[in-house]
Amino acid sequence: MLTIQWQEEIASLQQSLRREITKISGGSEINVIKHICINNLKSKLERLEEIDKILSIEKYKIIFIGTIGQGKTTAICHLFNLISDFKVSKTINNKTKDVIETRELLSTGGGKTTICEVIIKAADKTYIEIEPYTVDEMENLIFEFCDYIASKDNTQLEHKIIISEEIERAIRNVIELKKINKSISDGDKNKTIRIDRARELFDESGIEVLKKTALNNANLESRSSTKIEFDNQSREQDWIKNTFDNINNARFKDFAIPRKIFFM
Ligand SMILES: Nc1nc2c(ncn2[C@@H]2O[C@H](COP(=O)(O)OP(=O)(O)OP(=O)(O)O)[C@@H](O)[C@H]2O)c(=O)[nH]1
Ligand SMILES: [Mg+2]
Repeated sequence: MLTIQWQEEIASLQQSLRREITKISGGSEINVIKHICINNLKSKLERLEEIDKILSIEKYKIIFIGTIGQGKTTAICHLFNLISDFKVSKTINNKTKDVIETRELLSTGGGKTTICEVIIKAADKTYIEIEPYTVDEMENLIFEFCDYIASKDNTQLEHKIIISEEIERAIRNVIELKKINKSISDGDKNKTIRIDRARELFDESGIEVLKKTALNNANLESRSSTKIEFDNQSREQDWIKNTFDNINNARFKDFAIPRKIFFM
């Protein structure tokens, strides 16, 4: 049988341990110290057996379970070497400097970042593929979002509409009604206020116009692409990081919101 290095190493360690146990047990009477030694060596033998069993399995399914923002994506990226050095701008003491930082290729952030299940597989070519929400499902998501906007301040509602932050972010990108920062003058100074363009439209024109505009902007029929391949036009790691981020946030106009993302 063909043995590999770790099998030989384990067999050799097991042999040494058994030899030592036999040596200690074989002498005159077994005193307390000898007893402790033997037990200790036997527990090492058991651990080696466990290690042998674990290493004999060639493929593992690894599952990362954690609440939002626990670091699942970060751990997966570091485990599978999906990391690279990126030039990033940092402002320290009001001075902006370009620095090189190691970053994950898949999107990480302050929580509620990864929108759906992500399946990573090895392949000859680098590409990202999605299992999309269908046109009908997208339409439902958009209408539900509009109802959610309309019902936000209604405390009388029995069943509050709840939409996850990740899906809300994607829908807002699809329907082009994002929350934006606007600079307004406040006396001598300028101040920045946050404007919700969906809420603004609802307040101005009502739910029917909000739904019609959202659906119009979404242009669902043109969102039929499901696969995008690395084009060799930039550094591969930059392409992966940007493309994954755009897919994860539904920023591409020809892609629907992903239900699953496959990254090869
Ligand atoms: N200090 C520290 N920060 C970490 C560690 N792992 C992850 N983070 C940070 O925690 C934040 C969330 O990490 P993510 O990997 O995006 O978390 P996630 O579990 O994938 O989050 P969701 O996709 O929202 O479910 C990011 O800002 C990471 O940089 C860690 O081991 N130490
Ligand atoms: Mg994540």
